[in-house]
Amino acid sequence: MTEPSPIHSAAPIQILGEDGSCADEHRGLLSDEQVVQALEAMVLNRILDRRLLMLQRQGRLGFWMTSRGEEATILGAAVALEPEDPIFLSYRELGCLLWRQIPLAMIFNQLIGNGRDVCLGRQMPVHYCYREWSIPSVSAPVGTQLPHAAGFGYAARLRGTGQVALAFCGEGTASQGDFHTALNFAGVFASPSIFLIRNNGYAISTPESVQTAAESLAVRGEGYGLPGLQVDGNDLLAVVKVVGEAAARARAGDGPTLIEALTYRMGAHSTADDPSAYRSDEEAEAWTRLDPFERLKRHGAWRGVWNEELEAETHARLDQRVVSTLAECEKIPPPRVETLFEGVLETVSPQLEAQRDEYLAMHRRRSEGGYEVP
Ligand SMILES: Cc1ncc(C[n+]2csc(CCOP(=O)(O)OP(=O)(O)O)c2C)c(N)n1
Repeated sequence: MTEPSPIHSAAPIQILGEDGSCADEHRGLLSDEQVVQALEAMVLNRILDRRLLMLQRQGRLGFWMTSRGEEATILGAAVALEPEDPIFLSYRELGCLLWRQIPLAMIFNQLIGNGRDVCLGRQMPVHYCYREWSIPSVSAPVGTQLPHAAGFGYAARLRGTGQVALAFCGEGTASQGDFHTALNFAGVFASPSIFLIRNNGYAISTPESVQTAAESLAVRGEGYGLPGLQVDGNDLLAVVKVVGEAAARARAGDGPTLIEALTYRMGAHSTADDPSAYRSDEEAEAWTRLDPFERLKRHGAWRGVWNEELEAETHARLDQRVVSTLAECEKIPPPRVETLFEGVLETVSPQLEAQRDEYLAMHRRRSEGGYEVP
């Protein structure tokens, strides 16, 4: 057993040493096999970030959001939870999908919005939804996932399912009213839930310094009557430890936890952003020294389970898989136009039927080349 983390922490909890080592008591947080799995997931995450960004620039994908630099926070949470614990994503948490082994094709089908996308192209790229893997649908208005998690946790408590709901949000989103609604509800009803703030420094161009006048976001926990702690979000083992302990507390009936993970968004906010307009190269450069992938690689080497050769072999194998799967998914046609009118209402009203028929007739004329858009 490792020492439990404090309930409130003023300084971020950290485990990995600069040389990749950790104290003996923390070694068991992850098995050697899990360290290798996490490294493979990070390799894949970086391949996807690079390739999907290129795809967007080539006009083959509408939108992409990278998670480079935040992988330890994102993966660590998924590693620490049980597969049936729902993770309410914000949008930047590709790593959770990779840890839960959601097939790459299902991820690409969502991004492309093709006919095999479970949401039939009705959501923006990165607004994932995978019920079978306990990933509820991402909602575009930021913060809505927080009350969803508080409510899910409460329902799980009433039903006695033993599940814990985790919601991610950015530090900018923590300024939304939904943050208060969720934490207050979760605290009062001892909802087995975890609120994990990825404090990556920026909400698009707005720096974290203007999000709160308090010394941290973690201290807010106290006002809601729940533990609030800070963790080094680029230290995978530390994230696994604090999320694991929060999940154990929640399952034991001791209610929710607020966690603030300190990390950095190494890339742009999204493919519609240029960070050079609002932050210096020196700042971004300083954070590369704390790169979570490099730190985990050093830890893998320290354990003797990872080296450059293995990384190169893993990279080549996964890159090939990404390229071939993408090629297959790009061949899948878009959803049938009829699906626009399906799957929402159980009974279709006569008015909607008329609109559907009119639309389909127009669509037919158009595809036959005989229809001019007025
Ligand atoms: C209610 C709402 N307001 C504004 C937006 C536009 N928007 C999308 S992401 C974002 C920034 C969120 O920043 P943060 O919570 O820090 O998360 P990060 O993107 O850094 O991961 C904004 C303002 C939105 N989607 N929803």
